[in-house]
Amino acid sequence: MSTTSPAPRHTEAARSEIPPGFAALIGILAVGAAVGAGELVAALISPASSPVLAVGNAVINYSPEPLTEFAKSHFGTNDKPILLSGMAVVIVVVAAAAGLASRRHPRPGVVTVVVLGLAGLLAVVAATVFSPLDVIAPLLSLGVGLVVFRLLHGLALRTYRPLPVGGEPTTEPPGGSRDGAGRVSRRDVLLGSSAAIGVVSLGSGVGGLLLANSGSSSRNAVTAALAMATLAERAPAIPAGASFAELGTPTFITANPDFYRIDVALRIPTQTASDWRLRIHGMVDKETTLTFADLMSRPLVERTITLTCVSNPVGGNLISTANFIGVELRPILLEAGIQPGAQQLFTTSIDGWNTSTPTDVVLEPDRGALLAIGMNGEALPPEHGFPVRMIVPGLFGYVSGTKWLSDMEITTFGAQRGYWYRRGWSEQAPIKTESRIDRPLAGTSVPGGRLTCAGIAWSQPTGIQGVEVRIDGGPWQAAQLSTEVNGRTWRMWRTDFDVGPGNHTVQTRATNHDGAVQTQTTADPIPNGASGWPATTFTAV
Ligand SMILES: Nc1nc2c(c(=O)[nH]1)N[C@H]1C(S)=C(S)[C@@H](COP(=O)(O)O)O[C@H]1N2
Ligand SMILES: [Mo]
Repeated sequence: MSTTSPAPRHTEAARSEIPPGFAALIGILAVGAAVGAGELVAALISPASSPVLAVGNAVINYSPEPLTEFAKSHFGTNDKPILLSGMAVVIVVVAAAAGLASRRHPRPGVVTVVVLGLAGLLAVVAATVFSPLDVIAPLLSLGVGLVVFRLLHGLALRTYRPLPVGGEPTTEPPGGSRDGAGRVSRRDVLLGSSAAIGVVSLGSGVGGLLLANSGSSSRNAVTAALAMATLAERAPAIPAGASFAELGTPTFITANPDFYRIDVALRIPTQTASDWRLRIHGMVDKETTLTFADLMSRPLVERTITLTCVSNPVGGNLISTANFIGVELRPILLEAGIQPGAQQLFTTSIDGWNTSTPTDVVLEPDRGALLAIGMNGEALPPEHGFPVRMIVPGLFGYVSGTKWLSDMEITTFGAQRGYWYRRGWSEQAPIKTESRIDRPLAGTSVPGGRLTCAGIAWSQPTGIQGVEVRIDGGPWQAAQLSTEVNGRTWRMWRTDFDVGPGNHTVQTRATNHDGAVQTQTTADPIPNGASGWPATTFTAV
């Protein structure tokens, strides 16, 4: 602050007025810097945390269906670039308006930057894919927006301070470029910082987009390659009678965004398909390193498989089904030559997670274990293991489903211990024969009279032969089963009861194709999976 001015500070500040063009530019620069920083940090930490893309996704998700249909039918695959350009226009207009409204006081601009920043944060947190580290990009973006706005706004207010009334000209005439001593004027500082901030924001925004795109363009390329590929084995079409979705069971195939997700990855690994390598070593005759191209050149098979998590409580929903595309793991191991005495495949993910899978299970000729690269017609989604994961039907995910696969050591059980085994879970864990009641829902009221109950049952890789249902401890009655797809997947059941008014409890027990009946013995998920007959209590009115 100049000390030569005789005018009190507050009048001075109140009289300062930033020219409209420059005020608008400050708004745009502040918001632009926020967007640029957000994109760059998101690309470095987690592509899912881009505040701009998260807001875009939220716009798509919360748009009324007719609007998204209109956009798809009129703009086709261009609907996303058009949405993003639209958002860019809105953001620039809002930022300029906020700048214009702040010609004297910073408050409108500060409020706008905070509101936009919070919108980005909210959209990231509410997204279907969210990990705790995802808050960094939107928070940092908000911070950068605020700092840049306050900085430029303060500089501009001081630069465009009018001459004190009746005072002598200051040593620094507004608009002048240098004072008598040849020092750089405030205006030069202002213009210089504006230009620098503009260039840095643009650079980080573009850099962030390019970085993020290298990941998604790798995924798109794999999706396109899978669409072109001739599959050696296609999953048979799912018959119409394979689920009772209209009665409350899940659909037979779980859409990728709805597929349950379990992992310990704070940050989703972002390796491209071309950078991917799998080293197979240890007790093998021939150590091998596979590339993604190696996988693509092998016969590709598509299999409908139900994946299950050991942490699923009785009645829980950590179970989903997809058409996985991949290559058979067994022939790869046979080519490498598994040595006698080998007991486990110790697999490690790009992010360091690891687990043990029994060698004899993976080598069973009919097991159908895969190195999976596709899921429901597209490349694996990032959160489900892109570019490559392991899938072994009949084993819980934690002892077989290594996502972001990068290393496979063939060894003995004693030599290596997996992430969850070291934390008290079993070293080996086949999936148990289980069932779940989806309708009626526990604690709900239903009209008395004829009542339809429905749910799911599973016993991979054997498959379900029967489900029995009873009400209020009465006789077990055989449920009607959905059309069987294969033993590696769940099967739905349904049955009807007549219910009078009052509280009732439904229970189920499943039997697999080997005749094994779901155990009544209750067990917690730890160490090797929950068990017990599910029971649902509801009220008929
Ligand atoms: N890299 C890695 N892979 C992993 C895990 C993990 O934490 N990290 N979790 C496993 C567990 S416990 C399960 S149940 C399955 C879940 O796979 P999904 O998220 O695709 O459903 O992945 C398995 N693979
Ligand atoms: Mo799991």
